[in-house]
Amino acid sequence: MSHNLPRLPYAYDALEPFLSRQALEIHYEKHHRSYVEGLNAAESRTEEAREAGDFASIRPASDALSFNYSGHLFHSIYWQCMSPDGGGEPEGALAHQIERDFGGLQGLRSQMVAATTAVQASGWGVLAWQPLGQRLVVLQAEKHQNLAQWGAVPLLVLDAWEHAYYLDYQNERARYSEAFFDVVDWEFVGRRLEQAR
Ligand code: MN3
Repeated sequence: MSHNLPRLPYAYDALEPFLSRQALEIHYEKHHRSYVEGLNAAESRTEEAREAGDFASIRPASDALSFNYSGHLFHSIYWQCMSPDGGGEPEGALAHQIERDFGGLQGLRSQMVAATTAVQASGWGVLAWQPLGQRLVVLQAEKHQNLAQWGAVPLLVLDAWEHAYYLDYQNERARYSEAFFDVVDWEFVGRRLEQAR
């Protein structure tokens, strides 16, 4: 087993009222865990297929690897990019880059809320560093892995699967996406940008 569920950096009720204790606990304990287990299983199956020299199932195996890896990665970033002390505004290099690429925080925020709200079915809103253009971009991810840009590094991710918001917001994905910015840990996002560059 090469992948493990990372420790949650705060208590289950730490992000209330943005996310209720029950919603956060189920999301982390059940949903995130299932991607970790799915990734380990998919890696084992792929290794067994290679050892047996039987690649008849390589297509569904590749799909399971990409889906579960991306789900595990995004949830790991999602927990960390929120904090009970979050909200406010980005500072320093991150603030300058947001100013340059979105005309300011409000531009980023409205694009990210719109992108997240408009994801077809289940997916994510993603702020990423795009190395080719040396700029920040807002992307959508369908499921976890579709619509990605190769090489782009996710800095801030917003889960738009119904399991992320339905208990607390019912069908109001836009309201959940707006409220997310009350808990964003901009210092964490700034450190990820620094590492990505
Ligand atoms: Mn989720």
